[in-house]
Amino acid sequence: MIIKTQVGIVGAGPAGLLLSHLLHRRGIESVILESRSRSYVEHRIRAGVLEHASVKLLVDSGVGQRLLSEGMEHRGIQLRFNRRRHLLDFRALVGRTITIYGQQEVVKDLIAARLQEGGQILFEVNDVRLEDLVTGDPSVRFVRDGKEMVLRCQIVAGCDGFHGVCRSSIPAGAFKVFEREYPFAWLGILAEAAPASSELIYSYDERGFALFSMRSPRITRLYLQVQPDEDLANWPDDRVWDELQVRLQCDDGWRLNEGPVLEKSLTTMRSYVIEPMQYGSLFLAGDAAHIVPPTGAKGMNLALADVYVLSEAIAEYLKFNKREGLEGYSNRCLRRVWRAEHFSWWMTSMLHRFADEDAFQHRLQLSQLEYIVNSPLAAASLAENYTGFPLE
Ligand code: RFL
Ligand code: PHB
Repeated sequence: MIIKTQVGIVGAGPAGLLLSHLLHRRGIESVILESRSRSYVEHRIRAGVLEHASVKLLVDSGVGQRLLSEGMEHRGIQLRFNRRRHLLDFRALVGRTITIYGQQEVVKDLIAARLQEGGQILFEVNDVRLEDLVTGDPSVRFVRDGKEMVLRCQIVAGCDGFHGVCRSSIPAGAFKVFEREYPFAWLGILAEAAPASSELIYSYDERGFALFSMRSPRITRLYLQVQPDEDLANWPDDRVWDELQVRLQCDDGWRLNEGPVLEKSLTTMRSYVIEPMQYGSLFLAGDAAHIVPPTGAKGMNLALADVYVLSEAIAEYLKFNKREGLEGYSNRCLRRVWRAEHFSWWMTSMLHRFADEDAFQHRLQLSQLEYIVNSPLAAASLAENYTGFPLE
């Protein structure tokens, strides 16, 4: 069976869904192909921090209602080291804030909006293959309910995340990869416990990094730096809580609230960028093109920023036959991507314990942290990057 549309989108994560929504608002049709079920993508626990510009983009495009009522606006974050807390007040430093709102909530809002407006999302498709990417007449083949299907379109958007198939459809030699792996992973838990702090806490401790975050007034989200090959079986809930209490402790006696653990997972840490983010009629966006370690809270925000640029470029091409936007897409996105790559690498390097770390390295990290909490100029640089740059 053949389906025709203007833009074929692979992946119903934040990138694919927002792209389809923004295109619809510009009068352009698309179809999304997603390998997982609707329920799976709506319950996948991932990011939680929305930059200032991401909130504005979602609100301005009409999908910000629940975000505005349930999202938790934060004026800053805490840095902890040497058992002391230091508030970085982003609003005072750079006049911008961030909002805590789970990625799966963004995904739910976008799916609801797409379906309500007659958008097509085909869930649980298999064996997605891209064809004829350089002929100007691309297609996407896939299997649905055991039947072979073809999606014919003018543009293919590869929004299928880091482990998707779109990036690997580009022939070797047509791209360059820049990457870095880190010698640790994050163990994350979601717990039914009231957040014990009103700000996120990034803690640099002798025993490793810990992060305190939240999802709602009843749900706490926490992360611990662990070995890259760590086995979750070694981390029963009691051990996780004990380690979190130690790494997040503070001289003023602050303690975490504990509660039932609802989810536990491991995340590897990697930086990765492919250049260019385009091949023929295929345009990559979000994690399909680049990933960052989560320490800077940038991944979802980059995904949203990419498709903002892409939706504008596709609309100019399909409506007015102007190709400049599409031709400049990769370069335009990569400027923001590399800023986020640097910031995420820098936050990661400053806040984690490295296995081969010597005393010199440790002193440098402490000195950098001291500098940030004592110099308004250094703090403003962190705040500017963390809250994010405006969308051009
Ligand atoms: P996604 O969300 O991975 O969506 C890709 C979709 O494509 C589907 N798919 C396919 N569909 C069809 N055919 C195939 N062959 C397919 N292969 C895959 C997948 O099922 C999926 O639905 O990519 P997208 O849209 O680019 O979004 C990127 C974000 O998900 C990611 O960058 C963030 O989650 C990263 N991240 C964070 N980002 C932030 O901005 N702020 C944060 O606070 C933050 N914290 C985090 C994070 C990521 C984490 N993990 C688990 C990696 C914290 C963690 C722990
Ligand atoms: C989260 O709430 O999941 C979160 C917050 C900040 C980060 C990473 C993840 O840097």
